[in-house]
Amino acid sequence: MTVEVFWGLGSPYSWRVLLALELKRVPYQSRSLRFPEKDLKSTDFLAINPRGQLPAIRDGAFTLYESIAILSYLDAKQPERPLFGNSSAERGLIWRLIMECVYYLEPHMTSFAGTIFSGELPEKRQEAIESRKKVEQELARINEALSVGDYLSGNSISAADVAYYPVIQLLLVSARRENTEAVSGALRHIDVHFPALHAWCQRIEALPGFAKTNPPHWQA
Ligand SMILES: N[C@@H](CCC(=O)N[C@@H](CS)C(=O)NCC(=O)O)C(=O)O
Repeated sequence: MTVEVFWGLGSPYSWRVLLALELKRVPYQSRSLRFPEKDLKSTDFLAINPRGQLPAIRDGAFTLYESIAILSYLDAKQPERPLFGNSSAERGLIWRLIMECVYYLEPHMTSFAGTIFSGELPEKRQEAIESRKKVEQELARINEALSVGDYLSGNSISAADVAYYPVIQLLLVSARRENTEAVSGALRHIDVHFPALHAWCQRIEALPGFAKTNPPHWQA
């Protein structure tokens, strides 16, 4: 199978799909869309995703959007190197972790990083600090899970890691921006505050295929 992948620079949800494709070694054709040029709102792309959001895939006549749904599709289509576990217990755990990422981390990531990238930090300083505190609570949980295994659901990489990693990277990139010291807290020093999480990031970054997915402008 060769899928077409519609993705955009800086999009953590797109990064999930690129990571999954590399980890599963599924061949793909890259279709990079540009946010400022409004490529996502073109008639052609809206036919693929009426929400006008990235990522999306096209596999023959079939199209799909929503990053986690795409991971699930790819895993079912090519079962080798599974990302959703090998047993019902593993599958349940992986889905629980994904839902925790979506419900308890993503909204605070969006709020924290959104405030920084939009330049609204001076007015929304207190909101950014509140979001960061919620983020830190979630990172503490992940750090604990990673203290007992190499990856979130055990000793092999899964869709849970693929779901969390880009979201965490966007947080770290935003926390490293100039003039964010006052709101970034532990996010500037995850090696000190969340050492197992830091080691997990390095583990993922050393995987074959990872470098192909790493957005160049995020490489610090
Ligand atoms: N829940 C969706 C989120 C997709 C999403 O928010 N994509 C952003 C880029 S990271 C986007 O396309 N934003 C442009 C827009 O909403 O107009 C997923 O996981 O795929």
